[in-house]
Amino acid sequence: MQIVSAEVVVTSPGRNFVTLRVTTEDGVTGLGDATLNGRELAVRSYLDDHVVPLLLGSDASRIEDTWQYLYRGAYWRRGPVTMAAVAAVDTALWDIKAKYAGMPLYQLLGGACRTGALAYGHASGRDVPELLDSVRAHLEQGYRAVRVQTGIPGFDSVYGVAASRAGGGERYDYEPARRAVGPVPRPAVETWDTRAYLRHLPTVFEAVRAEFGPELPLLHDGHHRMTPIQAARLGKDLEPYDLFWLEDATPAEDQAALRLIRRHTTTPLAIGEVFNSVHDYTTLLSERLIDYVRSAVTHAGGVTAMRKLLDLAAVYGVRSGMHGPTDISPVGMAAALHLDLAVHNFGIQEYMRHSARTLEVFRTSYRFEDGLLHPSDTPGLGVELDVGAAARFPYQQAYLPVSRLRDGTVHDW
Ligand code: KDG
Ligand code: MG
Repeated sequence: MQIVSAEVVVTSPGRNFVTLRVTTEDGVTGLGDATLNGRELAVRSYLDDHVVPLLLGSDASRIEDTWQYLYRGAYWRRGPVTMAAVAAVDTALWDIKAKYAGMPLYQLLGGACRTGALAYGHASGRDVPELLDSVRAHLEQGYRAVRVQTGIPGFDSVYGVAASRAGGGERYDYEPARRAVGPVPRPAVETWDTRAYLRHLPTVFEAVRAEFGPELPLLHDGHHRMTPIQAARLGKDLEPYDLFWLEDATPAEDQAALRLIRRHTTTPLAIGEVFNSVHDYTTLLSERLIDYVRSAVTHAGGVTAMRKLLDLAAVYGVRSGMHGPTDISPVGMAAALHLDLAVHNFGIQEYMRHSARTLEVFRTSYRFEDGLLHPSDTPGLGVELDVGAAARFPYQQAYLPVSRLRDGTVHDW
């Protein structure tokens, strides 16, 4: 199973993606997602300049050893760029191994624990009536769980709320990265006021529960914007609406902040989409400060590392809730789905559909039926990359927005 080639494909079919394609001497190929939203080219360089030369001639079957070689061998550990690159190699090697075995990856991970993975979609609206329409549309599409985000009176744009389609009433799915334009391209700036948000949000959940009743699982993403005491208050205020989770209430790197939130509220907590290592979770798990881990295969070191993280979480009764916005490519999504099926402590899977253009480049076989996702029984991950189609969509610089308070102070995004 010698590796004879490995190339990094950067393509922008609607948004940017970084994909590693590894090929063995037998012509078997494996794919890995290394997309890091807004910093894509740093990962491309890490892979092209420092990782691909090490892969050529090595044995694709040695997945754990390759992971340790790239992680420990580099000396410089962790960090989003490094771990996205390691993730891409690891995922590609699992794809190859499963193709050699003639099995879908979830079989190599121990086989299915469930018939499908419960998915949640992103409902949003600039105001409550628009949000209610969006929740309704998600239910019509088959979702059985929805994330709820709305605009705040007095603000032009708010995290998680889809922009209008120019000239029409239809809504885009939320896509935070924006193409950089102008002579000196800069990220967009959004204005933020936590007090206005804290006042408004409980009224939004009141309206959603009044319209859709008590059963529907509802989620919300605070996007790291609160202090611990503000988050504690929000968790308490939302208790009557029985959230599935409150995500990223405070800046994620401050693990100890969750102690204070936990002392005050029984609203379940999820965190970790910006984490890239099991070491980011040790306090959170061992002190049982969270209920769901949000890491993605793409950003946390691949299938190997994600499996270990979820096994540790299981010891503390914490479940998975893997990150799945559109910046997780179809390759990263498929890898998540195989794990979702195979681990016992699955919780929920975030699922934003990719655009038709993205799916021209990435040929997927996973299915969304009746609110559940299934990775399919195609050997490997079940995703193929059309390199010719990818070449038609060259990279375009895009940034995530930056958040500032009303007085101009940079705030967490
Ligand atoms: O790249 C950043 C986005 O993926 C992130 O803002 C989306 O918070 C997010 C989520 O929960 O999907
Ligand atoms: Mg989030």
